[in-house]
Amino acid sequence: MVYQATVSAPVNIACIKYWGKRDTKLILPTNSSLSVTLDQDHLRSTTTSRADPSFTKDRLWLNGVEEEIKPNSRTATCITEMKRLRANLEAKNPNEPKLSQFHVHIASKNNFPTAAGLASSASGFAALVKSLATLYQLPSTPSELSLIARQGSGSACRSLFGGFVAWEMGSSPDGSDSLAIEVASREHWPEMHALICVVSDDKKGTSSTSGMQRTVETSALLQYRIKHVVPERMKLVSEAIKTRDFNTFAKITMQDSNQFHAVALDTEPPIFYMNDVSRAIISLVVEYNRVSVDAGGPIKAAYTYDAGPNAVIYTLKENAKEIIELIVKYFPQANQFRDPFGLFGENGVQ
Ligand code: 2P0
Repeated sequence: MVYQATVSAPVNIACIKYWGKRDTKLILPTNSSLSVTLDQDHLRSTTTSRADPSFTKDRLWLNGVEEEIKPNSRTATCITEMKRLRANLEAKNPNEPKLSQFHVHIASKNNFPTAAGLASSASGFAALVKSLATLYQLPSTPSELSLIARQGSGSACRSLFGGFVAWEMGSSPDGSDSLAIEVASREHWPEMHALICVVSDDKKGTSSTSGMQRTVETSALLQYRIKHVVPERMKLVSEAIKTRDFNTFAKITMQDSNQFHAVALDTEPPIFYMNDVSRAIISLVVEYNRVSVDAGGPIKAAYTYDAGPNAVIYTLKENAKEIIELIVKYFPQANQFRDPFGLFGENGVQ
């Protein structure tokens, strides 16, 4: 009998940013966050888990290279937690094979270059937890699994759902209410698109984990943000998603990206994630929106930046082609872009 499962999980991009932990072991955040999960066809991690009585230890391969699973590491915690859920199921159903007592081999790969500077920990830990849940045939909901994926990497908890997802910070010291919930499904707002502009594929200078901890320890602005800014933004952006109000969604998304980078700058020593090209893309989006609004039209695009220089531009499908043409015009190296929706036909950019 072969006990094996393969699943995929997509990348998510936050419009209300997670930045700061109140508990570094359980990965409990200092504020709630909200993201859009990208379509699984484009950027995803695919993970196979296998349990076998002949295995002598748990082992992990990332993109074909074996990684050591250190005791008490985030990966070890996720595997232990998943085995605990399986053991509970076996206790209730004595006929079930005792998979919780076997070691596992886990192999994960991304369908995007890790060097593209796109966060792979979110899709990676979400896929790891989902593959073990499938292998163990657990009846757990995505929100229940998000409690475990969160302990792999905070943002991973949001990749358990497609569409629009909130990570509620919760208040319990044991983390039992710090989980992901669906705000709206992908089908609710299918016109929403995310354009990913790879500005640099260098490895980032300051990791999110250490950067956000330094921010918690040194930034006064972060304290203001978590108390007085994020709670209201969470409500407004959830409402904007539910009513498909792109104007409000875009305004808050850009404000929150700006504030996240302001908080990084307010850290000691300061952290700079954006570079000159990132800032030039912001100017382009601001100008593009200004021309539309001055003519009585809507806001058409929203930029957002994570812990690196790459831009993500949210837009509605009707404007995607126009924005790509603009980016390619001002940043000619952007000629090599992927066009998964066939907006430009077979010949690429005209
Ligand atoms: C986010 N980021 O909400 C924010 C915006 C980066 C900027 O979540 O320490 O890799 O593993 O919990 O999840 C990056 O943080 O950090 C992140 P850990 P994670 O998407």
